[in-house]
Amino acid sequence: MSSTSRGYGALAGITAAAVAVGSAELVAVGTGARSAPLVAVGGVVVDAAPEPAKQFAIELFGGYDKIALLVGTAVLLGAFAALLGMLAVRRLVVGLAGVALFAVVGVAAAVTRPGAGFPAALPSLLGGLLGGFVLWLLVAGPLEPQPWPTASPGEAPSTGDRPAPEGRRRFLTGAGLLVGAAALSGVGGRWLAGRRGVAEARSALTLPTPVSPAPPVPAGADLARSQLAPYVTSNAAFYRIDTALAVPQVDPETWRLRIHGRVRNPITLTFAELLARPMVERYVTLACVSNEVGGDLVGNARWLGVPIRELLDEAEPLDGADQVVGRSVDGWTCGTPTEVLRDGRDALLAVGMNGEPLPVEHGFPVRMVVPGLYGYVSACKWLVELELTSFADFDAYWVPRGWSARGPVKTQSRIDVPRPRNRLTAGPVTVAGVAWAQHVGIAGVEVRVDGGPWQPATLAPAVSADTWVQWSWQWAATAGEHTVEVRATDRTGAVQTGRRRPVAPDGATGWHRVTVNVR
Ligand SMILES: Nc1nc2c(c(=O)[nH]1)N[C@H]1C(S)=C(S)[C@@H](COP(=O)(O)O)O[C@H]1N2
Ligand SMILES: [Mo]
Repeated sequence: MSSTSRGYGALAGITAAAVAVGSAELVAVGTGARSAPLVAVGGVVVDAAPEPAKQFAIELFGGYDKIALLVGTAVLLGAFAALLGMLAVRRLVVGLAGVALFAVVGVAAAVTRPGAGFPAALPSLLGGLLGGFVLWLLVAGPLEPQPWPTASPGEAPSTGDRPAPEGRRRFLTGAGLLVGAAALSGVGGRWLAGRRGVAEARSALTLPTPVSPAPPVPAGADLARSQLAPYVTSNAAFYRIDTALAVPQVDPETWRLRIHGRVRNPITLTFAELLARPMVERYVTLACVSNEVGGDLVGNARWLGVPIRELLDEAEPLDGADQVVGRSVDGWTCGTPTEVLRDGRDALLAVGMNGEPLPVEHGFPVRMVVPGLYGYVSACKWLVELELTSFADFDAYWVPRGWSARGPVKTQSRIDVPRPRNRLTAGPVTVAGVAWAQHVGIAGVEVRVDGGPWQPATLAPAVSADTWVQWSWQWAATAGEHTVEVRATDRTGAVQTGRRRPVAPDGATGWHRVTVNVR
């Protein structure tokens, strides 16, 4: 095969793939964003990826790990499509078989996503059909730049290595128009899907007034220093962690919560029924088990919701039902000890975050929030089910992936100021940060410089033991390079361990340390 016909073939393959993916996006407007082939295949990759790969991706791309995965999938698809196009120039059936194979992969991924029905197959199916048609069009149909330039011995190239100019023009114009149409339908599909999303339902929602409002934030809880995390994290700044490549759009009109499994009285609630129940509002600090020492996967918000305890009391868990599995509309699960949800702490089915309906990416319309447990065992977003079962009988999403079934939060403290690159001059320097031991509470924070004696820091007041607390310490800094370390003590008197342990399987430990230069 000549390099010219390889080039045409590659272009034909990429055009076919673009048309397949672009048209599938448009079809997915009707069948749900998670049925679009890139999102469906990406979702399978996320669920199947070994834990170290996922951790690596989070470290490498941070909050952009999902975009990186989608772009990576698209680039891989493009490369395969180019290859298929080159083969199709030789034998069209080989190319068409390749397209069919991709369609099958897309269909298989889409219909096996949790909660997906038969319609989830449609985007990949129709995309595959159109992609195959376009491949034929460009390689063997009316747009073929005939005759195929060939330099193979034995075949008589009628026009040398290049097709006739009019054939070339027809091919390139056709391919260009098709790619344009594909892009339009892809972007248009995404846009339409966004309009069909739940943003409107969310902004139309008025939250009920809590029967038990959150205690006011005490004066001085927020030291209001730049670089220091504010006491209350805004919704916009709140960290986001989940496995969802397309944020689930759950319509509150059709939302149902099923409380079932090992209970005496199974319950089904509508959103209106949930909102009609007495609501409480509480400040609770949420932390991710993947938070490294000194990391920022932790935030404090004011949550409005219904105490889970009351719903469980009505459902009447049976003996031995020691685990409550929260299930998201996208199939993700977390397992929370039943006893923790019933021990009197403010475990909530939350509908509000900082005075607003939950942001869609934080679980609209309903999520769980449980003080004292890491998010992966308690904070199910887009919640649709609470299933009573036992830890012996069911492993939630992260457990077979190497994480502990139980995930109580570990006492942690963090230095927010100074940062390693701050310019400091000898003299008084304020060292400040946050510390958390949700539901137990922080009793004290200590700081030391260059491994010297631990010095008590000043704790700012906090709303409750369920939130983090800010701390500060005045340092008489001397010139030179210094290492500042922090540790907290919880209200049981336990001192935060200095032993360095990784985030897996149940949360990192160790003291946060910052090295600074004082001039
Ligand atoms: N449906 C769903 N809920 C989920 C997750 C998820 O992947 N899917 N991740 C959990 C994890 S690991 C954490 S730390 C919290 C984070 O909540 P946030 O994104 O609102 O900060 O959500 C939890 N709830
Ligand atoms: Mo997490």
